[in-house]
Amino acid sequence: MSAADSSVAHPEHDRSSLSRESLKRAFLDHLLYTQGKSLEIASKNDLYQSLAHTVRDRLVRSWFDTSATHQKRNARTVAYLSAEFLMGPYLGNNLLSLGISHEIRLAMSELGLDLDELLRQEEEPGLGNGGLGRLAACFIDSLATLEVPAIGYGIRYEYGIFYQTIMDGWQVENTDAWLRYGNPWEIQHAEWAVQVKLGGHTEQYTDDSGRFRVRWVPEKTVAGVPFDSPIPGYRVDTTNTLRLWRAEATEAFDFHTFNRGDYLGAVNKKVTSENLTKVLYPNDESVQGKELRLEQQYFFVSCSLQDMLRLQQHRGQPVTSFHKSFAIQLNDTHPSIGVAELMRLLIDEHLVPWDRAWDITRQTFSYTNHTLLPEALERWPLELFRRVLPRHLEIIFEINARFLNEARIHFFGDETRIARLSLIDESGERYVRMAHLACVGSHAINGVADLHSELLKRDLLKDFYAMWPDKFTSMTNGVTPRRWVALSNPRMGKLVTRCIGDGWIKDWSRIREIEPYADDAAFAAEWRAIKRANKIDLASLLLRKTGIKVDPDSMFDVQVKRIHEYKRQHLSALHIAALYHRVKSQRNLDITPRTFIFGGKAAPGYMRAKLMIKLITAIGDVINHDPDVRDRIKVVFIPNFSVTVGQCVYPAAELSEQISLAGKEASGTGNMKFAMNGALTIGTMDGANIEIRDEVGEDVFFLFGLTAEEVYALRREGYRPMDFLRRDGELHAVIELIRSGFFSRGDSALFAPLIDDLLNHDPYMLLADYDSYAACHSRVDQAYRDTQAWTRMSILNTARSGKFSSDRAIGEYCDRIWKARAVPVEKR
Ligand code: 6GP
Repeated sequence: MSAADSSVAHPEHDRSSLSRESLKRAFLDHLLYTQGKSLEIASKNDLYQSLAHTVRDRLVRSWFDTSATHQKRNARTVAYLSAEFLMGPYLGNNLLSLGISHEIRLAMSELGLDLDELLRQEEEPGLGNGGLGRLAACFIDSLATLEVPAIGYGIRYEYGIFYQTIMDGWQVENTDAWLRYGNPWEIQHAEWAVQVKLGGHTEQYTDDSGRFRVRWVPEKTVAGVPFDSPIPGYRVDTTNTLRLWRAEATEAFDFHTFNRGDYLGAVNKKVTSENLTKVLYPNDESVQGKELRLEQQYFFVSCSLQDMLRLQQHRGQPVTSFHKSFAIQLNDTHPSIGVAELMRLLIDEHLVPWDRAWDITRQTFSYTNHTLLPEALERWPLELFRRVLPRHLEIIFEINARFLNEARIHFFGDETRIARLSLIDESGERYVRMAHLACVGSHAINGVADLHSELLKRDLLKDFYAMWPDKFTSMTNGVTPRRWVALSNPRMGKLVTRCIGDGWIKDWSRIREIEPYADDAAFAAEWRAIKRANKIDLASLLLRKTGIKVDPDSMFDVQVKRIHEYKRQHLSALHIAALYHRVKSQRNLDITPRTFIFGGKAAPGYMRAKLMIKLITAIGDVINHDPDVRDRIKVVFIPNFSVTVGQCVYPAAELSEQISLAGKEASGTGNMKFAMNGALTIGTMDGANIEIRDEVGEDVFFLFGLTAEEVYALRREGYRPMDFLRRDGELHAVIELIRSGFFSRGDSALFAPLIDDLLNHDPYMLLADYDSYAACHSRVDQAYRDTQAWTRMSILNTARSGKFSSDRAIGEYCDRIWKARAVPVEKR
């Protein structure tokens, strides 16, 4: 029985449909009528599908009641617009929300089936790259649990993030055909399909009342079909919707072409339309400026806005009160074309005057920035933009003209600032700056941790801050304790529930109540035993996935996140190589045995990141096979890090590596998942690490490295990495070892690009932070030896992580930005 099941299931659910007998019957019915199989011949997938359908059926009623209530109450609805939703597997989470994991487990076992095996069957929908997509998933979970009317709008990619395998130490990408066996959670609603225009040109005309208007004559039209999945709140009657759009040809055949006898040409047109939602761009925090990407963004945003306008009409509300019905959050700039699209829909299609439309638009949108990295700033070449969205470009020009007039008055005489603020970058080839469109069209702008929000104001968006200081605010990220503790770490959940009750699942701030247990020897012993059991689980996963055997009694030191130079996985690699160097030079060196675990994907075109993976695996290969090491160090790279893998990793971790260069990581959310699960952090003063340290206390946090201020100062002075490399130092020896080809079978050229870059440029200042990092690791090594003290820190760390729930974050967004509130669902 999982922790979450320890209380009685929600009393208001229809008890009889949740009884074991009825669950069994429904399951067997689905097996027969949906899958067309009997128990004897069913495949594992048949069994999973039948179970998923059984569970989905039990969500439909509350799903239905939820939308009826929201319509009746005309409740202000949060529309979370995101090009990515990294949901993770649904089944376990939905069982948890319904409170029926225990009954289902028994029902399955009475049929001779193992629930865990069925859970493992689910193909996770990898419709996101990492941070921002997973945040969106946590946020819609919290919105539902807090009973706030909300819709998540996004793209139903046919292929999500690639499946990563490691071959000869290198990342290899494979397609992710997650829909291969169908998706039992979604319902297609063809009746709510909308049409989206693309390309073509605009025409001016005069309407019947003599008013000057613009008409968009598109080159093509694509249909957007919504696929809805239920998002149940935890033990509440609210079940919100995740609505993802798929592109389809407006007509199966282009009859014009078809009649000319060009059958294949006609089919080809259909295929082209459907390409729009084929694949997720696998880049994290960098953009390529591809036409298809702009089309994807516009497609899902237009579908979603048209859908909201339909709902508005359905609720019997005028378009002019759109902003009262919907609060739209832009998850980074990917959906920011929405500002121009809402303007177009209001002025061209609903004939609302410009000023009124602009007022509505600005009151509707708010914008979250997720990164300071310049390579992530979306800008579209003007000509490309005009080709795809000719009408929107006109609207953007008009928005810009009006905005710059206002800015000129504000910044009297400061034309360089005006050029910086413009929605159009005219410094060379002309570009449309999407972040500027988002800033101008929103009433609120936020960063995702306090430091990040400060740096936005000081740096990236400083001109906008100077103009509109009140628009800026900070919303520290959070993660859902349902998935990341209750579901991932049921052992810990059960212990916590036994001590303080299960209120923590809905209100993570109550985890504070375990703080007094930090000094309770029996509790501490159990805490340790749980961590060990979780480590054994992870060890067997590692063995299965990599063939590497690790010792569950060694310290599990983990870094899982996208592979990126700014996140500095190679800093960790240098340190591991240094430890190895130490062990080789002093055979009997007494060090805390450690297992270094890495995971994460590199963007397929990001060669440097791929080389970082190769460096880690290459170092691991040597160390793992060197008998002198005597298993004191192991290095494992888990392939295909995903939500599913994460659920196994966070609960087993003891040390969480959060080692980005200060000022680069906007927030981080993995850092929070680790902290909640009792892993101590070794980290820099970056992103939300700072707030984690503030909460848990400085003696429960392993801090190293330059602060953001020091980074700026050093850069101003002129950073010379070589100044930090003492000729006789350990780091020097390690760099020479790598450079010599020791870890690459004598190939001294392999890692040269990485090493040369470190020595000559080192934009992420690894050399500046190395000594401090290594020294900090020695402190970790010492601290781990005192098992009791370590356990105490681990408990305190979890107990003080209350702030990092996405429920807290969503509560703040609702109060300060969306002005949205809970609307309890009325049951029919
Ligand atoms: C990420 C940030 O890198 C990470 O620090 C943050 O925690 C996360 O967003 C959620 O806010 N950024 C992205 O994933 C991204 O693609 C454009 O930014």
